[in-house]
Amino acid sequence: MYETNTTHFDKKFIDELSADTGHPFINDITSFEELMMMYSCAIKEVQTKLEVLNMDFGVRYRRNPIEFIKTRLKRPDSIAKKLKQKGCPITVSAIGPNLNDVAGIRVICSFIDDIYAVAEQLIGQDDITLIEAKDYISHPKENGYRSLHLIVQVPVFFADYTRDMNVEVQIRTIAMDFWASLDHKLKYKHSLSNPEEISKELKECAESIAVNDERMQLIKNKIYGESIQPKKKREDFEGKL
Ligand code: 0O2
Repeated sequence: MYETNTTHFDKKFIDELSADTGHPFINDITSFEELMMMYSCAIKEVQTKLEVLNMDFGVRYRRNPIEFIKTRLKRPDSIAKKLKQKGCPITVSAIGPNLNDVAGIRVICSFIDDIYAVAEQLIGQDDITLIEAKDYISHPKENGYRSLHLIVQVPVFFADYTRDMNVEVQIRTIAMDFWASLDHKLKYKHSLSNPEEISKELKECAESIAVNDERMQLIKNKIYGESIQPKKKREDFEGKL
């Protein structure tokens, strides 16, 4: 689960997992702990970059494009499940090469153009490498899901080595996030008698949210005017994907 303003890695969490003999990486718990620490540091690096961008935008344009940031480290059972789904061995050394979303950051913006502006500024930084981008805003998923997904790689400097770490960044509006939270609940409610009906209703909601996000963007443009828009527009970003 993504959480707001939390420290996602702590020793107590790992100790509790170590005590659990059902832990999928119990045979290699020390390496697992080290890897999770590394992902946690990668989250901090990228989160700080996003916070810096938000402050800079705030000074330049007199408003903040990012409303809030949520972060999460994928739980061991979810990591094991995803490795299994991909047909990979459930080992610590299989995690890095096969999973891109162990470290996750969700960035919630007010307006659609802010999503692309934040993404553009982030991937434009010298020490960030864009590994993959999926634009589910221009190309929504069949169920109505909208969000911009980036896999970025960032170097993290540890005591005696440097490691390039992958981080998944999901950027979406408040309304898209609200929708995705409810949709996520549907995924785990297996006891519903009418899941198709709910999916249909959710999809309709996703469409009206998209219309309203566009309208809110236009209203914002009228209030702030072109002179204080971020330079990068949606179209500029799309050309690079
Ligand atoms: P969690 O717990 O949220 O992390 P890949 O990672 O590339 O192998 P995939 O599915 O192709 O797998 O990646 P994609 O499409 O980029 O989506 C991965 C994540 O996006 C999901 O993570 C969700 O967080 C979110 N997501 C994608 N589609 C939907 C959707 O239809 N509804 C909602 N609510 N969220 C979605 P996980 O691993 O499913 O879980």
